[in-house]
Amino acid sequence: MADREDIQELREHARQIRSKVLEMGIRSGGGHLAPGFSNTDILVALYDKILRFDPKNQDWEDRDRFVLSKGHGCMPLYAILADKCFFNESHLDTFCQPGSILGCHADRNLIPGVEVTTGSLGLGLPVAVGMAFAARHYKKNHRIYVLCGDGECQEGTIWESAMYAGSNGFDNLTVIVDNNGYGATARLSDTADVYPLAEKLRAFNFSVREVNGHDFRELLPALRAVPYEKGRPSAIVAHTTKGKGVSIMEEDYARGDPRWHYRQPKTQEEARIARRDLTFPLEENGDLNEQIRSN
Ligand SMILES: Cc1ncc(C[n+]2csc(CCOP(=O)(O)OP(=O)(O)O)c2C)c(N)n1
Ligand SMILES: [Mg+2]
Repeated sequence: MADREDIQELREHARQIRSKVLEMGIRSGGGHLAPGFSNTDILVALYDKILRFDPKNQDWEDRDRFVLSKGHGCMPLYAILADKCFFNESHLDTFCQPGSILGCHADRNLIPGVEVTTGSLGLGLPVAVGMAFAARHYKKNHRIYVLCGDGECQEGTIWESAMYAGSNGFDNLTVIVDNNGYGATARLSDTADVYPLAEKLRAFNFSVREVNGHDFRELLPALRAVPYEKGRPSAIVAHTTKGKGVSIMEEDYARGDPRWHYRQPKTQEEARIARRDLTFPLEENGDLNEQIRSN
């Protein structure tokens, strides 16, 4: 069980990561900020508390593998990898600029710590399932974690690979779905409806839990408890909010406006509000801090 100190530390770390992502977006005028804010807490929980890795020995065979299948959610991953000393933090200043190692999607050939090049949706999970197959075949104990978007789950390759993982009982695999209700330009329930995800994954032989994907008190125990059942892959459906932590983004999504998918704060006022919001950590359940609301 995570103690209170752990939770506070994680919340503060997530706040710092979101702030760095915001500055990367404002400076470059590029990048998927709102999708990144949706998955920031999941990445912080994984890299701070769950994954086994060694930045000094990046090819360590027994490291856990993390695959960011929703490759456009890479901005917080970059900030975390810099934080963990996979590469120098100064690279963050070059995000999305010509010649930078840090493009708008993560490239394993350029970026230390990135396991799989992603960005074309639906490809990370199949590769992760291959990693789970290989780990079992070679009798390795490391685990494979993969983060998918809920919109990404509209891709056929997600279900083909889930079927394979489920029918082979890869219990070294954990799939986390960032369930924010939106794809790039629409509410998913208004398109080819991908829900209910938990039931669908159960039908593919996954053992599934649902959590608030911004509340470390729920996220950490769910991540620590895998595999939930021997002989079954685990899945966590993490309920999230696109643009989490920045009021103007959260408010637009709450009323059905998806404009922030690939949009950065453009005006001085938008930048001021976003910076102000990220001055305070989110509340324990992931909501915006009351101190900000009353400002
Ligand atoms: C194969 C493929 N088709 C379309 C796109 C364009 N695209 C980028 S992000 C996105 C929406 C993804 O939604 P979701 O997985 O829910 O991620 P979110 O931004 O909500 O976190 C789309 C359609 C893509 N990158 N790859
Ligand atoms: Mg989504």
